Amino acid sequence: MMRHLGHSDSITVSNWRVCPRLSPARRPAHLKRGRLKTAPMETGFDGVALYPARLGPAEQKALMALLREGARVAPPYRPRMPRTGQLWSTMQTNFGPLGWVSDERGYRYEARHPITREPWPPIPEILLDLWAELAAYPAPPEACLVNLYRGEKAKMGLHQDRDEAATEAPVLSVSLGDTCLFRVGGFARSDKTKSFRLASGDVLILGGLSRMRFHGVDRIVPGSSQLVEGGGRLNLTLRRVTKPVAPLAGRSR
Ligand code: MD3
Ligand code: FE
Repeated sequence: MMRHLGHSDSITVSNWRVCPRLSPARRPAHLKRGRLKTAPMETGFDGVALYPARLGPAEQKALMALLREGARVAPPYRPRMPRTGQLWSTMQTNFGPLGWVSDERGYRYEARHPITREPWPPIPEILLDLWAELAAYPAPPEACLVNLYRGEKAKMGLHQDRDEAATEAPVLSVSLGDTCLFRVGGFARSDKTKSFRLASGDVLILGGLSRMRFHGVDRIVPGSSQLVEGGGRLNLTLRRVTKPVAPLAGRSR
């Protein structure tokens, strides 16, 4: 049976701190099932859980193959900044019913690729399974943004993710390829920040209030992985965009 978790549950789950002496009774449900390969690492931020190497080499390669396939329908492109039209240092594409786009008109979610006008390809099942296992959210993700970092200049400035109506849903991030130096701050741009490395196969969940923290990617570490042909880093972020429609009372499935 699918357990429907509420918002407060998801905060409890993502607040869970690594503690070997935690009694089995207090362990969150998804850990009791014993399906996790690694325990989340303490990040010092409530609601931010890092699962180092959550995806093994075989899963990473399988995901890369699916991404290459998806890129035939939805080729990565260099987005433009709102107003100025300045090109980003990263390339992007999306999977799922909705995709995040940026151009002179602003940031928004759209159902189609801005150049080909084709619908985005479906989110790979591996990623939907990861979300079901780790997100503690009662509805599936609608968007999977793919960020491609290549070269010394590829970075993402400090920003907040605020284009989603479902702010109570966590963001799930999967890193593939080269390691990056990633930064998480507070709720104002000038708040102090803490840096982490995200390596290939790492999964990061941002939930609770931390969903609204400033964050960014300072740079990648060239040559740190052989996964991406020609080098570089891929980051996939799964997001719920719209608030799910409340389940009807008494409905059994
Ligand atoms: C921390 N991407 O696409 S993912 C983005 O590595 C984005 O490409 C980065 O930021 C990347 O918007 C970081 C991890 C992430 C996502 C959302 C967060 C970290 C976050 C929200 C709050 C705090
Ligand atoms: Fe972001």
